[in-house]
Amino acid sequence: MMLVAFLSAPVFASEHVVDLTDETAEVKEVVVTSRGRAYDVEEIRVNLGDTVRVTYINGGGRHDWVIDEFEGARTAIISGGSRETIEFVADQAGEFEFYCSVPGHRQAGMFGRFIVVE
Ligand SMILES: [Cu+2]
Repeated sequence: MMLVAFLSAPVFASEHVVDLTDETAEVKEVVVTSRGRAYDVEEIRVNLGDTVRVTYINGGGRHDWVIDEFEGARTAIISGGSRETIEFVADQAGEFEFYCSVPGHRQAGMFGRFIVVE
């Protein structure tokens, strides 16, 4: 019973916020790693209009990294030990969710916030 409760609760490797809103680089870069069914980044913050480059490093299992609301904000489902880099434009402001689209993983806690500041 306790084991089931533990496994089904969202578990983040850290309460890690990546705030890129003060960065002046032309492309805002962030690396997200997963361990089990959790990303090590809980929140990413960028500015409206930013080009965002995400490198997703899969620490094990089959996972992806997806935001539904932005074109191109989706990796393939990759296997453990591999990585993929994607790039997209944060062309709408607000709070969104990045998540793993493998069935059951988002519900198991494999998600985080993606915040676009106007
Ligand atoms: Cu997953």
